[in-house]
Amino acid sequence: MNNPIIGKWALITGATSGFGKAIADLYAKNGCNIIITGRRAEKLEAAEHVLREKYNVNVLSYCFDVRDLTMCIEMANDLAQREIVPDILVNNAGLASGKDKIYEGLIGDWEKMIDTNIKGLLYITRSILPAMVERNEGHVINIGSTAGHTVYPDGNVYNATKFAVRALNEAINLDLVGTNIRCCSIDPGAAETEFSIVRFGGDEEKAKKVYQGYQPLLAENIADIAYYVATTPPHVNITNLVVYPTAQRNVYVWDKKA
Ligand code: NDP
Ligand code: 8X3
Repeated sequence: MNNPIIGKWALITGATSGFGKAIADLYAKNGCNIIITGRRAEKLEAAEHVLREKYNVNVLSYCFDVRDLTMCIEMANDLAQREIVPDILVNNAGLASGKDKIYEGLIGDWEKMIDTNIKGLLYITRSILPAMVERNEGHVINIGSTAGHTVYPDGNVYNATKFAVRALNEAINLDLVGTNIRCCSIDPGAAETEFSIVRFGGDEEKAKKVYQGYQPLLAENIADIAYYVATTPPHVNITNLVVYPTAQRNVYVWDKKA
């Protein structure tokens, strides 16, 4: 095995399902030590066990909500005590909650999305990035969305959070000029994960319909991209990578068979 992430440490938030889980798996498969986070303890423990057994890499897991600043700082402090500075930070934890007209949307849904997708990403970045800057080495990969490029009906607050992620990704890049640290946002279109099940409050039938009549992206496709981004030579900084399923050309133009 010979690749640039072998023996490095990658911190991936939201690795109990979907993109985060697939990225952790592919990075570990390529010899990278892994730090995973998420709120669902059982899934996190299972993922930790599988990664360690399957790939024989070091794995740490931290079960917490990224909306909790104290827990983000505690994780960073624990890593510092272990003398671990993540080489790669994948800011992936996020969600959509609801899909409603803005005059009917639930305030609780809005707060969940804003607090997780924007503030959670900021809390984690603020907790981890200083050590990377001090070492003058690292790679931040933010998971944005095509929802951060074009607003769609009833997407309102979710769109706004992903526009914010795009702005923050750009801001992080600018503020890191003069360092060796790179920063990229990967912005996917429709991908079949637990995303829509979460968005529709556990309604699996409704979620399934989002992906009917075409081949959506899969979590593994995003993992391949996250691996590619992380393994480019140090002088190459991919700052934004947009990916749609072939059947979806933008938010409005689709080739759906059913
Ligand atoms: P999943 O629902 O499958 O995964 C989301 C992950 O985020 C889970 O591991 C979940 O873990 C974690 N998470 C959510 N909220 C929190 C929180 N408050 N604290 C800690 N962890 C949290 O969806 P995806 O894999 O699809 O989503 C990953 C990212 O990709 C999100 O940022 C999403 O917005 C983005 N995205 C998704 C697309 C899609 O079509 N699927 C397209 C474009 C972007 P747990 O529940 O255990 O806490
Ligand atoms: C998820 C993709 O198009 O459902 O970010 O908003 S979309």
